[in-house]
Amino acid sequence: MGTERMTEIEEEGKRAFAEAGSDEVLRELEVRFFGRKSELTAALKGLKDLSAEEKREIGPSIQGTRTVLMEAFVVAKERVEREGRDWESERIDVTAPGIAEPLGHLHPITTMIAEIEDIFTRLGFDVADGPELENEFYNFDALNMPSDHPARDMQDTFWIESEGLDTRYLLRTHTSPVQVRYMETHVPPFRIIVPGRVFRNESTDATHEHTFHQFESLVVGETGDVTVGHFKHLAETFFAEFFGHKIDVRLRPSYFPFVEPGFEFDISCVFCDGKGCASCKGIGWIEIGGAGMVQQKVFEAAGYPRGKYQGFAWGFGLERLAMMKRRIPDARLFMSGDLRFIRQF
Ligand code: YSA
Repeated sequence: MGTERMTEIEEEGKRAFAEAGSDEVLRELEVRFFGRKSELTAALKGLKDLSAEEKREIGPSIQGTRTVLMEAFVVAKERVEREGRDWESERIDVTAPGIAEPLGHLHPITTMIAEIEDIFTRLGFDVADGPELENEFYNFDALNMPSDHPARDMQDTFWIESEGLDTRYLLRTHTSPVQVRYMETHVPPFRIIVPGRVFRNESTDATHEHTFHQFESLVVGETGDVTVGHFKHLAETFFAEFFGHKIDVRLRPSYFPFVEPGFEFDISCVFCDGKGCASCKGIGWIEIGGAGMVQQKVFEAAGYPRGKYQGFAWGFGLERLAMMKRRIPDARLFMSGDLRFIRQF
């Protein structure tokens, strides 16, 4: 087979590939030009029987034809595929508005903690933290509630099986254990806040949840430097900032083992400004939390010498405050995981 025949095959093939209009035709041409029985394959196979001189003469033209036809085949294949597509159905409208991805957001309690931290850090407070899985010493003993103390019954506790351990573990029932943990590593004067999650093993209702959040604050200085008056002023400043208008705070004598004297504190009703309404049951005040001057026994548990320091501590429930601010009727909604509730904030 001579070079003229190769030129003929090349011309024939180029024309055939250029005219091919479907995949089927292309497959046929592939067999015809590159198949086992094609002239080109036969010519390639026959090369080995030729003399060196013949090989030099005709070899390049066989390879050249094969390369040209392979390229023509690839080009034709792309063209047939392009022509076969339904471009109309694939049209993309680049001016169409996009599909918005649903975006999550912070839980209302998280937002409220950030808001409270912001107010207090502007007043020079540090934010402290402690473990939710707490031991008996910090949650109770160090706060002047030894195991036989009746006040332990005030906070129904989720105990953790602690067999074989040298102390009993529990889910902290309040944020107060962080007071002692912080004092163990810091020397007064200082002022801190402690927002955190707490747990109580009690039956739930509209104002009680087993898992909720508390907020704690502790201010300690040398004896004589920190008084109940400072607490009242701080509480009034904070609540006014938090609710955005003037709030009165009143103290009622009460008992918490870790303070002496101890108080419960109320704020003037945020709905009627103290005049009396359904929300405050007509009395003009709403109960918020507990407070008092830190018991010297608590200072001692933290390693401070008795009588050297004086300070106040206070704490309240964040859900109840959020319920008041946002008019939420049920404390159980916060942990319900119900997105219809969460999405409102
Ligand atoms: C008292 C004096 C201090 O010097 C410092 C802190 C305290 C507070 C104390 N540690 C304490 O836990 N007191 S408390 O048992 O009365 O709870 C405080 C607040 O948590 C309550 O006023 C209430 O707002 C909230 N709370 C209690 N149990 C709750 C709850 N909120 C929702 N669900 C529950 N089950």
